[in-house]
Amino acid sequence: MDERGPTDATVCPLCAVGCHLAPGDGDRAEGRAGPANPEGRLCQKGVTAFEGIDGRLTEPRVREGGALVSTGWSRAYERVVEGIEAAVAAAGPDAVAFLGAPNSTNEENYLLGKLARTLGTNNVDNRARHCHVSTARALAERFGWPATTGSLEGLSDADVILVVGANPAARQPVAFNSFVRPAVTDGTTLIHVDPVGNRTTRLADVHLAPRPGTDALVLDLLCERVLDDGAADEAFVEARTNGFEDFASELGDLDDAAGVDAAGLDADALGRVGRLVGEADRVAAIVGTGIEANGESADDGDDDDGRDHGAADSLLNLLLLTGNVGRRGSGLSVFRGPPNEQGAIDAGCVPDRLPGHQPVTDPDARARVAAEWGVEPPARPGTPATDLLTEFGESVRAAVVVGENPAVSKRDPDWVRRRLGALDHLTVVELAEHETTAYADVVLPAAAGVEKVGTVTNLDRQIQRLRPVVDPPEGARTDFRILCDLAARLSGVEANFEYAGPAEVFAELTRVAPTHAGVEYADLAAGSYRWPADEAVLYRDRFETPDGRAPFVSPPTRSPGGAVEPDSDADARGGLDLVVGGRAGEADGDGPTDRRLRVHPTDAERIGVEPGDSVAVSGGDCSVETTATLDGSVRQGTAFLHAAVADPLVRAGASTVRVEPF
Ligand SMILES: Nc1nc2c(c(=O)[nH]1)N[C@H]1C(S)=C(S)[C@@H](COP(=O)(O)OP(=O)(O)OC[C@H]3O[C@@H](n4cnc5c(=O)[nH]c(N)nc54)[C@H](O)[C@@H]3O)O[C@H]1N2
Ligand SMILES: Nc1nc2c(c(=O)[nH]1)N[C@H]1C(S)=C(S)[C@@H](COP(=O)(O)OP(=O)(O)OC[C@H]3O[C@@H](n4cnc5c(=O)[nH]c(N)nc54)[C@H](O)[C@@H]3O)O[C@H]1N2
Ligand code: SF4
Ligand SMILES: [Mo]
Repeated sequence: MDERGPTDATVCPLCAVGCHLAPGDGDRAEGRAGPANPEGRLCQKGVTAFEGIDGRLTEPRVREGGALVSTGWSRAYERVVEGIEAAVAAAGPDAVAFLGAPNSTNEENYLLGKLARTLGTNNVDNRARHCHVSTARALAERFGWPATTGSLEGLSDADVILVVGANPAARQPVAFNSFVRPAVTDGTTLIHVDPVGNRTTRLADVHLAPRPGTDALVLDLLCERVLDDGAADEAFVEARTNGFEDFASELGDLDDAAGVDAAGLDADALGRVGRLVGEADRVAAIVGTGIEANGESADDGDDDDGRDHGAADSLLNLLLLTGNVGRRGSGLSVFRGPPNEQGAIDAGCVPDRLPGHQPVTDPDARARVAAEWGVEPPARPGTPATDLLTEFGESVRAAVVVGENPAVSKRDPDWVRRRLGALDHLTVVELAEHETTAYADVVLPAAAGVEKVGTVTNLDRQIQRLRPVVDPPEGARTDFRILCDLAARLSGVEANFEYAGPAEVFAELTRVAPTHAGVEYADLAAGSYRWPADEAVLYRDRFETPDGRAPFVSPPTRSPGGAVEPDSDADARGGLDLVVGGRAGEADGDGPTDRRLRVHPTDAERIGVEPGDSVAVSGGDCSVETTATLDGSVRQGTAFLHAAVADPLVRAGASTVRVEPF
């Protein structure tokens, strides 16, 4: 049990690092030492944690004659209940969708899942898990749990830190500055794999800039180098893994030269990285949203099971091959986004898993839940969030959205708005009105993270207590209370939803979720607790798989003939490979979003673009306008745009773009 951390602080509501903070001068937040910010640091975003929220909702609203009008709680609840009950009556419980809640607590996510499942549907999901969906899937399938395998503080023991498709220096700055930077200062080698340089690159010893979308191939080539150099950890492979022979033989078929060419890399640079990884005793990898992309959008709606993405699988192969799982300073860290993205998944706010990552298809797991709920959850997995939206107005007639803004956070806003508009009933539980509330039949005013109690789980599995360090506006209620109130009013929900508070729900969660077994809410008072069993390092002796071993999977980047998939050079196509960053949100860490096109000076000269020129960037049937800036850290042949600008191009399916000055 980690006892660090004060008791008058709460957890930052703005990202998954989970720094401790308290109200400071004016409306600024002040950092307090906590497990994720041991020096009490905050980032520039964190200090704004207490800034007022524009248009904060203070009373429920219901749609009357086309407009949202203020009303009392009982009338609002009645409308929600009518909406849900009508949908269930017409088409059964699967006609209702529940979307939440990476900004809500573990207990609130648990209650949302319990509400959906005791109503009779597994249609419960949270949007934010999609930013790391293929990594989470690979981890769960092959190691056991969709979570960071080690700890932030363990990074100090790494000899090599390999960051792939992420910019933690800007996106999770306190974790980066508290754990990665000191390690690097102490001699850890930082390798950054990203088609463009960013703030993280500034600290890196090596920047490997492959063509966008080729990460799986690059990582396969690294595995090949490690094998060729005789640097594989044979004892680990023998004792802890399955499928090595097939894996090695398929790697042997990889056409090295073609692969290096397709990835657009320098063979010597790749060889150097292969040696650094192979010779290091401990290698820790960090991934972000860039590894999900592989030239596609991470949010294109087609990647729910992530199976078409091989990069995370290739990275796990590399870690297994070099024996880099199960020891401090090794493993894979998933640098997640919103504050409780991990906890929402842990608590069962996903369509195919019950609390504690147990499959809904597992009869034992359902029985364990039924023993607590008195109602057995349905056995058939629900529909993932993006597909649920497709079903809005079709098989799904009503939806309850808790703390999400799908109208803008989904890839295609126009399409999403049409889908939201097609519902018979939409309830949105929110802090303020936004694009999604415009489609709501009922809007319920919620309390924010800094105003409530409960627990959240950060990006390295640390469960931490929230404390109400500011008062909610009069009229707002916690998601916790709202969900319990609704459950009590809904006919067809027979389970118990009467709780004295989050501590009781947390206790129930620990009885239902094996990952959380034995955690005492009271013990969380001063510090944090990593599930399972306060373990800083997962898989020390065995993987959480049926035989305790982790499988290699075959390199996904090869065509059946054994050659690397052909991919002509961007130059030959007369365009530039599009790289999209900032999918996580509008705001960059250190100021407003940079909306400029970033290109390499050599490309700029070829195209005839000067810094500051207005340019049209076109691809598919789409064109966006911005200004150009030259940046030697951008890979040649590549055009970098922030998601806020690139979204229309991504939607149009453009992976290569033309740049023209105008
Ligand atoms: N300040 C701030 N911090 C945030 C957020 C915010 O909105 N503002 N949002 C939070 C959220 S929700 C999330 S999910 C995280 C996201 O955190 P990150 O994933 O670290 O976010 P990005 O800055 O988009 O970094 C993605 C990187 O992937 C690279 N990339 C793009 N395509 C490829 C590719 O094919 N291969 C490789 N190797 N790299 C590629 C991009 O160039 C970019 O540098 O940030 C969180 N932190
Ligand atoms: N086009 C586009 N799509 C994207 C992204 C993008 O940048 N551009 N980013 C992607 C990424 S990485 C992510 S993580 C997702 C994020 O997608 P969403 O989860 O939809 O993220 P937000 O738009 O931040 O909406 C979160 C909402 O929760 C509310 N909220 C905060 N705290 C609470 C609370 O305690 N209770 C309740 N009830 N509400 C609360 C806030 O007011 C806010 O409206 O979007 C993804 N999709
Ligand atoms: S790094 Fe994340 S948790 Fe820490 S202060 Fe910044 S936004 Fe908050
Ligand atoms: Mo995210």
